[in-house]
Amino acid sequence: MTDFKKCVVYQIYPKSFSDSNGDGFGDLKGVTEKLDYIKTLGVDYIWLTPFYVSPQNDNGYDVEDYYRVDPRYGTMQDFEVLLEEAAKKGIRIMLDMVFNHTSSHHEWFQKALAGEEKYKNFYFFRKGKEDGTVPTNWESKFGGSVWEYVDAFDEYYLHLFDVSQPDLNWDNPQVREEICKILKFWIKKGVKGFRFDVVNLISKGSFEDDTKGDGRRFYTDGPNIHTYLQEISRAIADEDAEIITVGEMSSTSLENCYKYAGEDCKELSMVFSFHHLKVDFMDNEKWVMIPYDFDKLKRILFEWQTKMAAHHAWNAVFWCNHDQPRIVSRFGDEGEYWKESAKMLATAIHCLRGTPYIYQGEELGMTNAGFTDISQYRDVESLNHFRILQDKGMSREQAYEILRIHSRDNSRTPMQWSDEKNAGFTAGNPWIEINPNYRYINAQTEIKDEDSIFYHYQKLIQLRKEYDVVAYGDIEPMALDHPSVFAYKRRWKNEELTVVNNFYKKETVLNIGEPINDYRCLISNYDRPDMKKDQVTLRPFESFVLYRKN
Ligand code: TEU
Repeated sequence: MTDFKKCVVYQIYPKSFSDSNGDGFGDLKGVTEKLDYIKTLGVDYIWLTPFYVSPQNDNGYDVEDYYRVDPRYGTMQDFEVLLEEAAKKGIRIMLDMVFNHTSSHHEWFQKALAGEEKYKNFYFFRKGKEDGTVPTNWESKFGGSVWEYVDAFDEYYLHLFDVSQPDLNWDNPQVREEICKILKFWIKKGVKGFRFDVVNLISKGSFEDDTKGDGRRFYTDGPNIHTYLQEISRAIADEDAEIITVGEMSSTSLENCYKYAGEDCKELSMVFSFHHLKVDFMDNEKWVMIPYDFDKLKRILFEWQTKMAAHHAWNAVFWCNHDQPRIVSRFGDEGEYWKESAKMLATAIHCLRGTPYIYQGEELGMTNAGFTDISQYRDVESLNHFRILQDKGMSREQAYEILRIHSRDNSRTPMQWSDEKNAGFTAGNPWIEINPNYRYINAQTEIKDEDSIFYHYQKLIQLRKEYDVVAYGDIEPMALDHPSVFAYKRRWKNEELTVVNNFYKKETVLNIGEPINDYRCLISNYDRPDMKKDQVTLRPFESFVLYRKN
């Protein structure tokens, strides 16, 4: 079995990673060209977000053909070369599987629209209510109703995401069969991992109006979810028992995650949950502008850490992905303490119990996009909400401010490779603007600087491999009520770690509760932690990890 507890995954959004042919879009060849860079970082897996044939309405999360590479990203041969070259370097490839929905361009949906009953049953078509309104009042994740009217049938189809992303009907065994076929196709090519997009939304419950919310409680962690995941998991293991899987869990519950990612449950290797990244939302509303709630962040992280551990279930731990703003802009400091805060955030997450995921550019301390005009945005969710926010009465300026904080495009600006033209990302016109700070935030500069954020990430990855306590240890929260420190202990056999992070610019004092001079410091973001007996004065965004073997 793959020991995924010792592994680190690097997420690549190919469209924004590296463009090998100058068309302005990153591609698979571009990824292959950068394998040495990824190897230097030291990760074990690359998770590639979708590169299948797609109209790109949602940047590939709207799949038109699961078996083919979109020409924009290259060819199947390019993919095979990437697999092979990565394998030579000991790097495995994890693919992103989007099975909650297809693109409306998918052959199945086209056949459904043409009236073929078999394919209509691949999706959810429903009659409207008697009064002529939509079947339920649920809201789409990307704004508006989840129902789209089809004149020819006088029926609506369900789309939890964009109207171009109709939901698949997993209750239909033929759908599940097709999905297993697709998985086997890619396993045979040699992929070693799968990330399942919004996989806890695949089992729909009853279609009724939600009087308390936006409808999510009727389809999140739905009635047959565990059965379906076990089925998929068996199909995968039958082909290759070494494959690791991670499920993206939208608005999920701990109780369900004990099962999804439980050691003996045979569903998934691990789960992404997002509660810790909603601490700058208001209730469930993302499109607001409020400071993040540090206390809540700590409590959520600790609750998930300790309870998942108690139930022998495994987390994926992360701050960033292609849907999230950049972490250094969000919980760190883009200014004076850019480097210190980026390193602190890295330490805080990598020393937790779980498999860490790094999103491209995070290891360089890349920041939010800073767009000022709607013409700079590409993301369907951002474009929809820019309109919706103004419809709700907000001014254009207010809407811009909110987009600047929450838009998914913040993380989708091209990877900053160098200080050369277009940050070395493309020789052509980039599909989305490059952050002008590439002149000083870029891979070239980071690689030259021994003290860089990049090498901090590299070291954290090595620590996980070197010290079992990082990979396997239990977790015990420390300083729960401290207003600016996130600290915890990890223990494994006779090893002990103490991880301390100041999340703020202000100096602060932490009482560790025991003398710390018999510990060794494994990693820090200042010269050395300033230790006085059992009390430490933490400098702005200071972070360190202490180690002791009894
Ligand atoms: O995202 C699922 C999802 O619901 C969120 O990440 C969403 O983008 C955000 O919270 C809305 O505010 C996955 C993919 O990661 C994302 O890129 C896709 O757009 C989405 O599914 C649909 O496939």
